[in-house]
Amino acid sequence: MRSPLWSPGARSPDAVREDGPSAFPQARRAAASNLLAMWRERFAFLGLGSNVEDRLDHLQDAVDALNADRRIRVDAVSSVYETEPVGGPQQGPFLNLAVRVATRHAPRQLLRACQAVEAKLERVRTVRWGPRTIDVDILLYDDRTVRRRRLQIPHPRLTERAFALIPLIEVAPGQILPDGRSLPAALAKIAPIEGVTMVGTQVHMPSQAPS
Ligand code: A4P
Ligand code: MG
Repeated sequence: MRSPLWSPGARSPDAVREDGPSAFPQARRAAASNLLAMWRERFAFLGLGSNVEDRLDHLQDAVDALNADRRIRVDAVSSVYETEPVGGPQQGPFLNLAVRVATRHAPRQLLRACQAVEAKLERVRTVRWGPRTIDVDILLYDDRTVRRRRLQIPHPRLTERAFALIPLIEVAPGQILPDGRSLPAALAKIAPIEGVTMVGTQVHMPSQAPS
């Protein structure tokens, strides 16, 4: 009888011989899941913020740069919100928005792609939570929870921050957090909301940007 096609959860005879039955599952499954993530599209939600120079230009440039990555397609952009800075030194107000992307990056590669966009826009890291041309954070990735030193998903401060939750709700209606809460339920916990104002100007979807 033909053996079944290989699947990520299945043991290959070679793997059993090399590693022994106990070493196989976790490491190989992680590697297989990374491989799968390379070709299977997932949805992720990113939060963007800028509070220096031409903030709207920085947001548009970042959305375009994300979409230029061949493993990322921006498919929804929220309204733009002007928001009072939370934490950090005294600094000017932010413009914040959220995007929904379809991506073939696994979570850690997506973080690297976000950081590449920050570098492209010449973000300089001075103080934590300080002024920046652009900040690109992964708010949610699919329905996954990631807890690593350099990457936590959902973003560790997402549910404390109206400037992140309000635009996110626009592009992720119906999305449920890994802990089972809806986004509006998380937002209600931090009400009353102050310092978040929708502005009239918009950031365009990459394909619709006026040339
Ligand atoms: N990191 C861990 N998880 C993630 C994730 N899900 N997405 C690590 C992105 N990065 C993640 O981030 C520091 C480290 O977080 C990274 O090296 C990454 O490995 P950073 O962007 O270098 O520095 P940061 O942004 O200053 O620090 P942090 O802690 O990420 O700050 P937040 O929480 O992003 O807050 N007020 C308003 N109104 N609007 C804002 O946009 N942003 C911040 C920054 C503070 N106050 C703000 C706003
Ligand atoms: Mg950040």
